[in-house]
Amino acid sequence: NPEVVTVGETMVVMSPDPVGNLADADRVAVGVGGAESNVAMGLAALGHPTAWVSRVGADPFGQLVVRRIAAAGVDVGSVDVDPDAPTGLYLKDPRPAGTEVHYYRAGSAASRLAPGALDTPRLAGARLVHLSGITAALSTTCRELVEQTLGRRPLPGALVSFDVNHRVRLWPAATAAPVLRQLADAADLVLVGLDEAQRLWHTDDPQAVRRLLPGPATVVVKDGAVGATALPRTGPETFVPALRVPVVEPVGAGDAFAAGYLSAVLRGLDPRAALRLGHLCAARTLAVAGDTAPPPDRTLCADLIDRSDQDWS
Ligand code: KDG
Repeated sequence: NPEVVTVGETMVVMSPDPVGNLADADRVAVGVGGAESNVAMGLAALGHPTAWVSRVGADPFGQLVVRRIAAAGVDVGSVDVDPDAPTGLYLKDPRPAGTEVHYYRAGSAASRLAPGALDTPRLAGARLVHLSGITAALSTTCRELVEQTLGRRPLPGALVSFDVNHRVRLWPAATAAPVLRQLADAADLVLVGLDEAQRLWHTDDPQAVRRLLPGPATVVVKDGAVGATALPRTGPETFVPALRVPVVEPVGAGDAFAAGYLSAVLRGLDPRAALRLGHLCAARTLAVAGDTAPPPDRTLCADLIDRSDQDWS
C-alpha cells in the first residue's frame, strides 16, 4: 500500500512552445497539471510510494493524464474513469508579470469527486494524505471530500497536509477566505504563500498567519523568491532563504516545494533540512515550462542540505 496519498483534479495543460504569449503561439506543448498530482509525482521521484486519487473522463485527455502520471511512478489504481463528464483542460499564458491560466474545467470528471473517495482498503496504512484548497473550489461534493478527509480522517494515523492554493480564477478571495481558513486550521501541516495570505486574510506577517491558524502542528509560510518559514505550534520558527535561480515559468514550483518539504518530514529530517529540500525541488520546476521537473539527484540534495547557512543559496 502507498506511503502517501494525494487527491485532486488533474488537467491536460497546454502552454506556448517556445514560452511566450499565448495569443502569439503557433505551437503548444502538451503536459499534465494538477497541484496534487504534481506533489504526487515529486514525492514518487523522491522515492516515496505514492498514490493519486482522482476522476478523469472517458476520453483521450483522461488517458493522457493517467498515462503520464503513472509513467512518473505514481500509483493510479484509485483513479476512476467517469463516462459522463470530460477531463479538464487548462492553458498557460506566460506574461512578463507572471503566468495567467485559462481553465476549461467546469463540470469536469474530477469535479464529481465526492466523500468516500479514500475509503478503500488499498489506501489503508498511508502515512500522509495531501490535499489542497483547489479541490474545495471545484464543487460541493469536492468540498465535502476535503472536509471529510480533514474531519473524519478516513485514513487513520495519516498526517494530513493542506496546501491553501487559492486560485483566483476559481473563486474570489472574499468567498474563499473563510472556507480556506477553516480547512487549513483542521490540517496537521499547512503550506501557504504569503501572497495568498495577504489576498485572503490581509496579513503579510508569518507569525500573524500562524495566529490565524492555531490548529496545525506546523504552518509553512512561503514568500516566493525570498524564502520560507516553518512555524511550529510551540518553539522557534525556522526561516530558510530560497535559491536564486532564473525563472522560466513558475507554475508548479509550489507543488515541487511541497513534495520536497513533505519528503523530508516523512524521513524525519529537521525543519531547516525540510525547507531546503523544498527549495531545491522548487528550483528545478522554476527552470522548466511544464508543471513538474525531476528533483535534483539524491547525493546533491544530501550535500546541499548539510551545508552551513553561509554556503546555502
Ligand atoms: O499548483 C499548480 C496548479 O495550480 C496547476 O497544476 C493547475 O491544479 C491546477 C489548478 O487547479 O490550478
